[in-house]
Amino acid sequence: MGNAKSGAVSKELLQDLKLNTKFTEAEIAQWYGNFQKQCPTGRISPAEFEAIYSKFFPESDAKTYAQHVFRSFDTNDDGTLDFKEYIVALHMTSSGKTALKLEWAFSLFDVDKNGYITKAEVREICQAIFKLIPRDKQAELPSDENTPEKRADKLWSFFEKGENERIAEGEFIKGVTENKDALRLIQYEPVM
Ligand SMILES: [Ca+2]
Ligand SMILES: [Ca+2]
Repeated sequence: MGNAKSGAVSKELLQDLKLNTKFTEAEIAQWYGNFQKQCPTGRISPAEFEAIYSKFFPESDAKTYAQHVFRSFDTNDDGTLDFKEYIVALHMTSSGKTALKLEWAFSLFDVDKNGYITKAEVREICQAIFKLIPRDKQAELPSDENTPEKRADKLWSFFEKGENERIAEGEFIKGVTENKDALRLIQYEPVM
């Protein structure tokens, strides 16, 4: 038992994570070490999560977006992210597989977690995404995308739904897969 580093993750959790993510045992053990260092309580609070996001978006307001991302990762709804939720989050967002990322994008837009996206939810997430865009970049946006409302209207129109209809997960994934503009509008990635 000379190596205490890998003894930290329980066998059960390790098996579960190996089965449900692309990560190897060694990688999970390493992530666990990092996680414990940064987060001695074993849980990430919404405020800690917002602080991490703010570092990635120094020129804009990432708070609202971070809150939505946090909600989408907090699968057991207990208001904190544990190691398992953290690893699954890493797995989904860093995956090369578009389908997995789009599944996650759906959960981001499904604010009330009822399995459908409404126009109000699209508006809410478009607001949060818009705040991620630095002000000088906002000014350069095309005229039909330069407010959160316009972006929500444009995105919604791609799904060919009435104002009071809703989008199921399959429809959402199909829609953004088939339409480059829709795929672009559901995210904002800063140019690093
Ligand atoms: Ca949780
Ligand atoms: Ca919903």
